Amino acid sequence: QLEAVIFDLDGVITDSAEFHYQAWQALADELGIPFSREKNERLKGVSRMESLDIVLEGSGLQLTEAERLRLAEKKNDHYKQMIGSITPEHLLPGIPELLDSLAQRGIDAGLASASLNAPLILERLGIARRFQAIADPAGLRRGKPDPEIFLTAAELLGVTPGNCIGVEDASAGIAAIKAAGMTAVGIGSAELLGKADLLLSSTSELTLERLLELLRK
Ligand code: G16
Ligand code: MG
Repeated sequence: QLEAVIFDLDGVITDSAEFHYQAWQALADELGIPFSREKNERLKGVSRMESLDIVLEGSGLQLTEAERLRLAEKKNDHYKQMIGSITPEHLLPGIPELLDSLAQRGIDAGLASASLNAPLILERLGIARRFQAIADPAGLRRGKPDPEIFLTAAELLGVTPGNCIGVEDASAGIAAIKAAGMTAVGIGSAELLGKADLLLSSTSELTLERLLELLRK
């Protein structure tokens, strides 16, 4: 019995990774250190401070905690400026339709994103009111692949994890969903997301019918 669908944000609801990439690239350029799209792949689903560590990897820069915080803040200021241009057109295909179907059926929608900017992005996308719960990553001890963020969303919704489906585009996210005792839907390649219970190549294939069928099995 499907009670709730818990979504990751970046790569599932919208492609914020491109904005993250541009903001990190600008910071790396300013610091005179190399950065690439390849390295950016490693930042998906990873918290801001952990992302900074990956960006600084191999740079030889020795920074104090205060300096690291200042750099993360600088990147975030730039990122926030860019996400100000997000509109409902930036929703990934199939997502508005799926949110409509969930609302019609009375099935909850939850958010399990590592992004502290998630509420702002949902507002910009025009879907903030579609979510009955948003797990606040600031209050969590451990990031994905730990199940904490998915379990927090389920708890906020008051639903049983076994009756939830989690949707993710990152392998650490799929691991987090499985560890939470939920059913995992992966958006992407089998190479990366082989552990998902259902693998789809695009969010356009993410329909309520498919999700209901998945929990009926
Ligand atoms: C997203 C992105 C990550 C980003 C993280 C934190 O996670 O995939 O690249 O570092 O949020 O974002 P912020 O700096 O806005 O707090 P998710 O979990 O939505 O895929
Ligand atoms: Mg993601």
